[in-house]
Amino acid sequence: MTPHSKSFFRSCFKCAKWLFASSSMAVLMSANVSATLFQAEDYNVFFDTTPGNTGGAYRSDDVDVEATADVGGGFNVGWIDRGEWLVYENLQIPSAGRYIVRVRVASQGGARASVDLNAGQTVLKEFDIPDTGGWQNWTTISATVDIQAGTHNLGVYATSANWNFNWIEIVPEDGNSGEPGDPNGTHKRLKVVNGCDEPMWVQWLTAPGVQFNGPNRHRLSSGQSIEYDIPDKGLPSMRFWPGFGCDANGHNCVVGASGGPADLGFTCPPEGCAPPIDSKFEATFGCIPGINDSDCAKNPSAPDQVLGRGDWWNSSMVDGFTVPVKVVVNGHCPVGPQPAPVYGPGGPEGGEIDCSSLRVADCPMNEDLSTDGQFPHLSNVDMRVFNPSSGAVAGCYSPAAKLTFGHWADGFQTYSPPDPQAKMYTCPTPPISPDECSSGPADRTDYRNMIHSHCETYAYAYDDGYGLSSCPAATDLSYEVTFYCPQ
Ligand SMILES: [Ca+2]
Ligand SMILES: [Ca+2]
Ligand SMILES: [Ca+2]
Repeated sequence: MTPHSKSFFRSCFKCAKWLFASSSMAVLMSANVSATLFQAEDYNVFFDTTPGNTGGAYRSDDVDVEATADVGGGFNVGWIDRGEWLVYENLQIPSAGRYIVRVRVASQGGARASVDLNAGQTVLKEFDIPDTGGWQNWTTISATVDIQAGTHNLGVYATSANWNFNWIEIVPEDGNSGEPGDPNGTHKRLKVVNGCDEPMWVQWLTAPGVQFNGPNRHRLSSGQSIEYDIPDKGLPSMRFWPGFGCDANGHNCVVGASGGPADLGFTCPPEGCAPPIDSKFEATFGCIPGINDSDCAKNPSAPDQVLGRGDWWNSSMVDGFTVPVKVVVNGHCPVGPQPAPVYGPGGPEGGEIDCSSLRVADCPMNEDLSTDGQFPHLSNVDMRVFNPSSGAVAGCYSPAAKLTFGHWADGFQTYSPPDPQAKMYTCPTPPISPDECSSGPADRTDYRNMIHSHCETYAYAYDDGYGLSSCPAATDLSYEVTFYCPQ
């Protein structure tokens, strides 16, 4: 969401509450709710766009309520239209601090909602509601927010239609961020969604010697998702990426056939494996609080050490990209440097990296990779990846990848990363310092500018967008990664 649309939303939101103040549709009900968990259907004040209760259950004003199939039963609010809102009075906050807002939702196709205090005076969080695959397929979305002490009215505003709402909960962050980890336990800490209208196959790689039990080359129909059981003790160096146009076994993909080790079942198509330029989600999942250090998973890059308490992840475009991608962090992941024991740069602004508008069609076709004129034969380079068998465009190289990846190179001469033709784009350190890299030609490429016009993620090794993020590992901290159609 752009800053402009955000301010527009805020003022519009206040309009809705103004509308309430003068509307005969507003009805005040007596408060009959707990201090922290509010059932959606136990609202005190509402604005609904249709006369009567379309669901016919529980209450008989204009809010549309039905029996819910969610765990715990009861009712949910449904038939939610854009602009409708519900208010829950008497939210008691004994002391100012960080609280976790959890909202129980279902959506067919995805939606947006906003949670606020006191008629929009404070917008706590604007939530993206994922496509849960059905009106009664429930999920909990959450965010960590700051709330001042006092008695507040909690508002839930429908930024869009297309979702159902069961309950909302406000809990103090301390001691309530998930359950303690179990050395043998797992939690669903990663969800991958097929945001394309054709099938997608989710592929993954581990670090050598690391076991992971999830299905690989797993087919997802349009809109479907898969949640991975990630060990509470941590899981190092995972890479997840999509394939499209694959065969029934998830092999020979048109897009995403970049391969992997044979012992993980990977093969290459007859034309050879694609260059590993995939849009991707890479993560080392940290060890959950409550597990003793000695029980945490080993760090494969430092075998005498165990994984720390932070999740480290990226969705960088340093090697290129194949499809649009969006990563949403659900749970507490503050922006900015993280104190021990998490460490690292913290999470992205707004809890997401949204490269959903990225297009291979925008891949530079006349890129200057000449290192400021030193290598004139590289001054006009087509960065698109062509499948050598079909001739179809299958992705976009980054400058570093174009200069060094030999797969499907089709006569284009490639180099080693430290070679003079490549080093100012690949930036191996040493000899290229981070400052030399980010003040050099890598920061001026069409590719870098194109990536940054869509999303804040790394386009080269020392880019100043978001590269690596770090979040406190927790049982209720998860990532939702959506890959969209190749386009
Ligand atoms: Ca209604
Ligand atoms: Ca309604
Ligand atoms: Ca309910």
